Amino acid sequence: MMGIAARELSPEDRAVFERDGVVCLRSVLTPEETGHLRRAVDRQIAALGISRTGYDFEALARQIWDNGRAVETGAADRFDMARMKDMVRADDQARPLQDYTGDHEEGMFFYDVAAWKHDLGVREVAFDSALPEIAAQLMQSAYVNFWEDTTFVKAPHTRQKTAFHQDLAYFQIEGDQCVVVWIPLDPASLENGVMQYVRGSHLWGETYAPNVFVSQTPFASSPEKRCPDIEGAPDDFDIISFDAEPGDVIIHHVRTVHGAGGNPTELWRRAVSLRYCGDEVRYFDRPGAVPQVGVSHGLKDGDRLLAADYPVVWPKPWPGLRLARLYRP
Ligand SMILES: O=C(O)CCC(=O)C(=O)O
Repeated sequence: MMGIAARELSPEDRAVFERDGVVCLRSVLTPEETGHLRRAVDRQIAALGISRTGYDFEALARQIWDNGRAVETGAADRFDMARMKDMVRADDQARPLQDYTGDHEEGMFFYDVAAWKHDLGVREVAFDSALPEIAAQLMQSAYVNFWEDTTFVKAPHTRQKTAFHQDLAYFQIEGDQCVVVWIPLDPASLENGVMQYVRGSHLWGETYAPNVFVSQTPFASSPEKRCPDIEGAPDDFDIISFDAEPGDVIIHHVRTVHGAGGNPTELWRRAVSLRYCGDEVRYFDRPGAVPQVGVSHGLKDGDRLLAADYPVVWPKPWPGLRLARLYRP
């Protein structure tokens, strides 16, 4: 049972996603829904330094390339940044990935996760917007589990690019039925760091090791191979991007290689990324995957994602049911 179709995708949208590994859908979220996300992101940014999960990767990148400076992360303890710094500095292919922004003050590449656990507005978008049903259609899945949300913000004058990477090996999952929904909360274009995708890379048949976002350096704990040096030879790859407005969403396949520029402009580039899994996905305690925040399940490798940490957000038990308020953190 698929419930009421809130947004029926066209055969063209589905074909583009299958061919390119990414599709841009216009006017999917309402102003109220993007407002929920914007407020949540602004709260996350305000908590930088005292939150355990928020980081400024721009500041971290400066510390990585400056051996004399200690790695400062305030209260954030999700990553062992001193170890990451050692890892990057030991990587002879590593180099700063930065766009020059003139003589301005440095910007901020803000990163945070798991707002859905404590923020009703984020849950309303993740669970009760048109997105779960769209994810079901793109993944051709009867059921959809919500995996997590991640926030990526580039403040004005942010030098740091997002190193090209593939998402699969960041997640504790096995299987291809997973999509990532990138949601711009400000107008986004190549000028201020909209996401870029290597068209068709989801069909390369490769799994790449996660990298540390500010460098192509792969996590040492991952057995997977290093992602190709896309930044070093952009003309060798078919890189596409979409100018997007708040309300639009850009959805990529979990194997699509993607990255982003810095933000040399005066404009903010706030974005939230929501991840959904289909019914063929299995739990896999993948070596090198980034530990999730606040999960309490006891899933073992090969299990379906049947746990409160991964709510089933599609189909709805009955049409029009709102799930966000039913979740008890
Ligand atoms: O917004 C960015 O700079 C990176 C986002 C990203 O990598 C993702 O959503 O998977």
